[in-house]
Amino acid sequence: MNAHVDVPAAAESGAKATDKFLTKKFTAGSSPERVSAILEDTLGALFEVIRKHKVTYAEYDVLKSWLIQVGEDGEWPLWLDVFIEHEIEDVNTAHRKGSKGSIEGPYYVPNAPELPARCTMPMRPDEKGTPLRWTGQVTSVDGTPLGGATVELWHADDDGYYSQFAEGMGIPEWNLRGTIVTDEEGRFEIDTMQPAPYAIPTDGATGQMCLAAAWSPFRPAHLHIKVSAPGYEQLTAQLYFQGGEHTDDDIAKAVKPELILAPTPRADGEGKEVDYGFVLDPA
Ligand code: MBD
Ligand code: FE
Repeated sequence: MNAHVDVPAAAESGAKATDKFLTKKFTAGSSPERVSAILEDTLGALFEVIRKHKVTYAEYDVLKSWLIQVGEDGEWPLWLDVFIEHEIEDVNTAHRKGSKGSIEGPYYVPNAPELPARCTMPMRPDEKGTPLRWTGQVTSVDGTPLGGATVELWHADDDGYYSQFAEGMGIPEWNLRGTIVTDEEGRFEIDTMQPAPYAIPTDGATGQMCLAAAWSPFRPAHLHIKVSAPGYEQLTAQLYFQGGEHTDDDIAKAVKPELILAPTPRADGEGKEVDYGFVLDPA
């Protein structure tokens, strides 16, 4: 158990991400030839590392026990999304002419409550943090406004915790999660609370690996989005904050310059505001 009541245990958030992931349908159906080619190259790359660094038997044992521990902590979705997903994302969106995307990460939950184009995100009456009013428009690459598009938005709270992945913290189920439907001009106006940077829990195998390598376990503060419209490629992205901590040393290497917001103080003094929209590629 964790010594501090205000820190959710890694085994809880990690295992929850594993449970959520396993509800997904698996559809790759890759041919034996393709599976063989990918495996051969993966093992070949690993053999190069072993030779280059003359990896010892003692280190091989550490690797084995650590791999077992990642599974026992339920942290494979966390580990893979932090260290691998950015390359998968980049390769699979390289053809796009519209908005840049970024990784989904382990804390997406489908079917968040639907909200109108002008809305306030579900949040606690005393939700901490700096209020953020985010306006934007969803269009296609040819400039057509996409009315009725959905912007799924999910993000951490001012303490860096995600609803449904921080057991025992008393966070309501759909806190800071919603599915916003754009108006007929493809526009939206969302009131939310700026999130805090996220730290990988240090009591699980992923955090232990960071500690062993003396790597910072932080991700910069970010908003997660998935934008969908019939006939268009779904856009998964994250938005960051200019001048925020860790935008230059994201452990998940998921920051792109196009994804950095620069909110300004609101005229009414009620927090900040920013305008940022999305351009979708036809499917
Ligand atoms: C996160 O919040 C996240 O977005 C990713 C990619 C990995 C770990 C935590
Ligand atoms: Fe995240």
